[in-house]
Amino acid sequence: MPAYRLITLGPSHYCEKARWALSRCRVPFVEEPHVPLIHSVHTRKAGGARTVPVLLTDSGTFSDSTDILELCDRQVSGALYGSGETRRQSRDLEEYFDEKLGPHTRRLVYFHILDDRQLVVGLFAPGVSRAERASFELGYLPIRALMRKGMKIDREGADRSRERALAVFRDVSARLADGRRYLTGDRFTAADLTFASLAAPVILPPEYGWPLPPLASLGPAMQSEVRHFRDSAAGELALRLYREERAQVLAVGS
Ligand SMILES: N[C@@H](CCC(=O)N[C@@H](CS)C(=O)NCC(=O)O)C(=O)O
Repeated sequence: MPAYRLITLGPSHYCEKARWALSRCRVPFVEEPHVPLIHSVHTRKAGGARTVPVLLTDSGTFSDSTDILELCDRQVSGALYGSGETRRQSRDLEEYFDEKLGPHTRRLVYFHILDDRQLVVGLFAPGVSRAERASFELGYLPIRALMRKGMKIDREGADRSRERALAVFRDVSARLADGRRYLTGDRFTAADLTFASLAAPVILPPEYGWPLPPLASLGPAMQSEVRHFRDSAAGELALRLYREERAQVLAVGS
């Protein structure tokens, strides 16, 4: 099977969700990471909308992470959703995390790091062309302003997002109270994969499928945010899922 092309913003947690699913299901792919703003030229050229991930395959373009997981699940029958009640629950939970967790962990982390141009440029840099990196660096201030406006990244937004993300963490911790090892019971599903990927910005798991800065190199407010999220049953689940279930299969821009 020829390798598929996965267009990404490297550190994006929705891209991580797709990357993890493809890797887990052994679907060969080559990642083509871009920097913010320039990414949309590539997603549109590929026939997608503005957002990443976009997966180009011999049977069409998939421009939503859930569609990519469903494709993986079809290729390795039931590998991500299982069947029956497990399937229903894993789909519902995936949608819940996509809508109620992903946007909030992203906004919270951007709030903490966007002032650090070097850190952010470095975060997006692996695998992108020199020209793209340079244009991101040069255009950083206006691009940051667009990101702040587009995602309403300010203190008020960050405080609201922290509360929303913590509420999801509380729900997840409550689900685990009966001792189950996975969100739908006794097997790993798309629900676990989605939770761990979308929680990753506030958990910073060492096994994340894209290089992240070490916790100790981040500012004190971001460090205490991460410690707070890690210090819960849900946080421990995300860390364990990364440790035990995330295979490091990464192919960038070859
Ligand atoms: N529902 C989409 C959401 C993807 C999404 O929000 N992607 C963000 C990156 S984390 C993005 O592309 N942002 C850039 C933009 O909106 O232009 C999915 O699951 O694929």
